[in-house]
Amino acid sequence: MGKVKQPISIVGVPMDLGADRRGVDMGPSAIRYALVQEKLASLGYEVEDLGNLQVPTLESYHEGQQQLKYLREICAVSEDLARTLDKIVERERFPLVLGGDHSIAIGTIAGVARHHQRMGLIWFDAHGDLNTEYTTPSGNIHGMPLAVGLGFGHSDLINIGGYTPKIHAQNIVIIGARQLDEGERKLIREQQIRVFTMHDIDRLGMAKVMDEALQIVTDGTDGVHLSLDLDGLDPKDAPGVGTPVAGGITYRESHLALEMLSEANVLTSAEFVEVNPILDDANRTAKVAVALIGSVFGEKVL
Ligand code: HAR
Ligand code: MN
Ligand code: MN
Ligand code: MN
Repeated sequence: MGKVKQPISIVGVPMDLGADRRGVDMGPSAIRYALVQEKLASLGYEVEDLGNLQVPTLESYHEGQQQLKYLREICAVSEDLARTLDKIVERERFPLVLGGDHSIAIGTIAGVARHHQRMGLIWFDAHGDLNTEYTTPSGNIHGMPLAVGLGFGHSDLINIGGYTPKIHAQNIVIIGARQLDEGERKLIREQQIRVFTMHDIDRLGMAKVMDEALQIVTDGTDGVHLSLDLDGLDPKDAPGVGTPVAGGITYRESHLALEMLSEANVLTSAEFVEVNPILDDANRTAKVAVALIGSVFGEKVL
């Protein structure tokens, strides 16, 4: 209370090439239409909206390599996003990125991690996003960004921003996982990444999960990024996503998690991804995203 709030810069990335599916490119508009800027302003923040980055239209490109669809285009957007975030951080503002499919995390992380000696990362997702071109079942790059951040994957992807790796397994948590591919399980074991699966959330409860998660992402770090894939939530609460998986995090659990994150006061950047208004029920998922953003930025009942 009374404390100066860091001004926020919003960037939209209407990316769908990483999911090879239309609709998720409209995510930034849907979240704006759900009044994200108004929400943040009502919480006392100074907010600027930098608009959307340019993303090539899916129909105008050939897919290219089967195991890395739209690699070239995704690299170009990632570099642009990394540069954009770099400038926001240099202006001492908090970057809030609106997706777009989860491949945008490659550029987001490249732009922010360079400003930290060591950055913690909370990956809120039904999926691990730990595939490489050798393990991917789909060729879709949105299934790869966490691996890329760790330095695994195609050299063009891991070297976005001109450095690799961006993050370290010891300071990463995945929360909400319930659909992992075999190659992802292998990488999790080898890298000893802490994954809080739905089983763990059921057993421990979200409060305990977040206590542990916050320990891990703050241990020796000087910044924490939140990468929140709306499909981490249960499809009943967030139906407008491209790859829904049953049995997810509830509306209340997700709010508790982000309220605890807000109270810890450690977050330095955030992104909300995979909102697909075409598959949604009257923009419900974007509204959930805005409610969650409220919690991240300190909204309280009392
Ligand atoms: N693991 C699958 C793949 O690599 C599906 C992952 C994509 N879905 C996402 N990412 N929304 O979180 O293709
Ligand atoms: Mn810089
Ligand atoms: Mn994801
Ligand atoms: Mn996902």
